Amino acid sequence: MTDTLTTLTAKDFTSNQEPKWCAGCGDHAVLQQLKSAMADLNLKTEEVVVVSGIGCSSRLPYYVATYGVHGIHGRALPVASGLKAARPELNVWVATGDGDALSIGGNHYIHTIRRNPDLNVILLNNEIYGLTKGQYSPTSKIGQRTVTSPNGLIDYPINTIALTLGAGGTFVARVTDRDGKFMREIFKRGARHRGTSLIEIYQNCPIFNDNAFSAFTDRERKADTTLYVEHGQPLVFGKESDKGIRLDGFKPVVVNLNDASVSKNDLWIHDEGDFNKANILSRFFDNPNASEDFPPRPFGIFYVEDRFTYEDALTAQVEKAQENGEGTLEALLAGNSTWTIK
Ligand SMILES: Cc1ncc(C[n+]2csc(CCOP(=O)(O)OP(=O)(O)O)c2C)c(N)n1
Ligand code: SF4
Repeated sequence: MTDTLTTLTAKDFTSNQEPKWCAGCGDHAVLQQLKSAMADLNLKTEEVVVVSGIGCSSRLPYYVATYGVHGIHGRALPVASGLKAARPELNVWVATGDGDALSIGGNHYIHTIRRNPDLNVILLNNEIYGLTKGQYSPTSKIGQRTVTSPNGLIDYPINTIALTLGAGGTFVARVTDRDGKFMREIFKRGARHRGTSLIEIYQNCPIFNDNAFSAFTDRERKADTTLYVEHGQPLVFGKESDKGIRLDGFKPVVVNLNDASVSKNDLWIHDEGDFNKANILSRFFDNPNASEDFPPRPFGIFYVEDRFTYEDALTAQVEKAQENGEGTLEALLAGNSTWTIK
């Protein structure tokens, strides 16, 4: 995988299948940026596999001119992990939804994250089940009325970033479907990371959950409700870039940079390698519909850690075992503690 000058474009990664997503669905933008990122990375189509589960978002592999697996609901990650273990040289991506990854696939999710296979996971979170027509998902908001929560949802939502950090994630990022170029850059960073890259994408489903993320995407509000984090840079936000975040011990405090007593030097500097601070950032998660006054929602790369991958450890174990020579399946199954009763 190189990132030298390339003549590839998104077109080289466009399959002959017409996307079946609704007009205005955020999935279209994600697909476009994914193909562009793959072109920028100069990937070879024959070395890339996109694995998915079931859902609208999980239709993505059809539309990329690489190998693909449209899997079983909730099982995209085990399929991708198996593939990576057997063929570590392949470049494996996973497209999954909030239902697919965090509901039926929730158990697989935490165990994949802690094992850290080198997968690039794109989690398209639209806070709803799209394909099955609008049931609530594990990321839906408290109070949300859906066909399965007619009186308003009472399940507390999963905070994907906090869950992923808690499960031992080694690359944890969030973007929205509206931030095309930004998304493309994060895809590339994720692809270069050795280990599981989790990129949560806030994806609008205009049919069953329109405007779920409008608090963070509306042109009028965005500057005050979002915080774009960049390694080595102070946490600044607001229309005039006049608000910042300072740490008072472990407590984040929003400060006004126009205030004479506040200096930019006092602000929290983002450090992608700081696990504790990433956890604090992940908790900037207040429901924007519950009050006007909430901390800005962070976007960008929360945390990166260099840790051994599952397939590297597995390959090393297999090679070590092979030093003792070839065995047979019968001998393996019999082991040292089998006997014959006469
Ligand atoms: C074992 C199994 N259970 C349930 C379903 C029905 N089903 C298909 S997709 C889906 C949820 C899709 O939601 P999500 O993963 O968020 O994807 P989206 O359609 O919103 O992109 C469900 C419940 C199924 N296909 N298989
Ligand atoms: S139902 Fe929603 S998520 Fe599914 S294709 Fe249509 S807009 Fe996209």
